[in-house]
Amino acid sequence: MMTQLEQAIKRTPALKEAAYYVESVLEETIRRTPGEVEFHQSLKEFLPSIVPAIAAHPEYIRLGLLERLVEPERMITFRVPWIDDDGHVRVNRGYRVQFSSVLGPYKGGIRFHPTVNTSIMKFLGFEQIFKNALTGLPIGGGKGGSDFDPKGQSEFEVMRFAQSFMTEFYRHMGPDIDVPAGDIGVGAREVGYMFGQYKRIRGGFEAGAFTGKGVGYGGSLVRKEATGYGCVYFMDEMLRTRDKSLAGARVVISGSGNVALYAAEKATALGATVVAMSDSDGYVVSEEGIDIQRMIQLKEVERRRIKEYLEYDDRAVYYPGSRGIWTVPCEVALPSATQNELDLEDAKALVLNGVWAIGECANMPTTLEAIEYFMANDVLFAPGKAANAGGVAVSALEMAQNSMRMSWTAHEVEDQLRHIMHHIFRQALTTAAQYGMPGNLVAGSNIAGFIKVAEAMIAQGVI
Ligand code: NDP
Ligand code: 2IT
Repeated sequence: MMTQLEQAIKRTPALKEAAYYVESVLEETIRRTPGEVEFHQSLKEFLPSIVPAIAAHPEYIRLGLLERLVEPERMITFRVPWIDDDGHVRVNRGYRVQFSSVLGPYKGGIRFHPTVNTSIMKFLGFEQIFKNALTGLPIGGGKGGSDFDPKGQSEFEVMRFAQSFMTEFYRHMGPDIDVPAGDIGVGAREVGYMFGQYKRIRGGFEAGAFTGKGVGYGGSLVRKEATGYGCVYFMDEMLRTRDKSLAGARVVISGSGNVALYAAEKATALGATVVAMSDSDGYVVSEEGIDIQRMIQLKEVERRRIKEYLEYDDRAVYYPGSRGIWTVPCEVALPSATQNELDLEDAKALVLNGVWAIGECANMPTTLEAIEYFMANDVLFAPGKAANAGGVAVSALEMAQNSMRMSWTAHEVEDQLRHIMHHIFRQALTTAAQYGMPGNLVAGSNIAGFIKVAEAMIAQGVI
């Protein structure tokens, strides 16, 4: 079935020219970045959706805007040697993609996971540019990480690794240059070790060099909760457009890390029943609703596996294999673990079971085919760039507090978070309508973020 946009492209010369430009940049970029499949995927989602914006601004073509945008300003890779508890030398690879500094210092998390590679870093860095633009706060886009696997390492191994990572990376960052934070495998503990090493090498307390710090030494209240809470606020607004509500809804949340746990906490607070959560080994289903405080204790404090939740809840059932979670009937699904964790088959199962809405609390958790399937079946779809922007938004608020040498109350920060998520939702909705794709929040948020970045790029010249 031909989409509205495809039909319009056939009729309108400006759209036709824009579509041709987008297609040629996409093809050329794929040709120049062989094997970077996740990066290609994020481009395939993003670039076609901004065709109407290019058509409305034909000068973007002459100014080579997309050619510049898809090329990171800087990419850093480095050796990270460390010594394990048995005295063996281990070597991992460190990365930082400094994608765009057009709106502010590079800003984005650091991921420690064995799957980290150039492609994963670039897709995350690319998405971060537009997510950060949507927050309305002065932050550019970047991402970093390592193929280091924190699972099964002792606390001192993690510390030594984090210190070695910073011994190299410190020279590329700073409060006005590049400000990292957490992501998969990096929470307050790892941020603390990295910040400590940075401070030691720099010889000064630059609080704004890192976000997601412990609240005792410059971290913002509500940063830990911000991504999950923000995503649920976004879902709440989106559901209201169809006179639906989280109150009484069955919610399935994949993952049980930082984002998933606090999405579950806020969804529960708004009256939803969180019936299933997972880790990379399997998932638990609790028809009466997962006891979220118990889950936080188990996963965040005790760092145990989700299977062990059964010790606390004798009605809960554990299923091995994390993928099966999407077969659990629900009205709202919040993929909150990792990229491409929800594919077309999963989407079909969710639609068959009557799902109303999907919220990407993780980065690119839904495959392109699954997104198309949801849209074709009139399922509300909240794209990650908009829905999970609450984490980085509160990171920017942490930077602001650090600059002021002050800290705001939890109430003040959460109030701002709610306001920012509301604003992001309205921007996505109105931009989608303005460009002839009402209700399409993927296009709406991509275009809204893109226009901000594009205008700033033009103002700053060809750099
Ligand atoms: P955590 O490391 O805290 O948690 C990750 C969770 O996802 C864990 O339950 C983990 O299970 C599971 N998981 C990770 N990789 C896989 C995999 N390959 N297959 C199945 N399950 C997996 O990370 P976060 O909660 O911080 O991040 C989750 C997602 O949210 C990521 O996509 C991240 O980029 C995104 N995000 C994070 C933000 C933040 O502020 N932290 C902000 C915005 C987006 P296990 O323990 O078994 O590995
Ligand atoms: O993907 C993300 O937005 C994050 N991991 C958070 C980035 C940040 O700088 O807080």
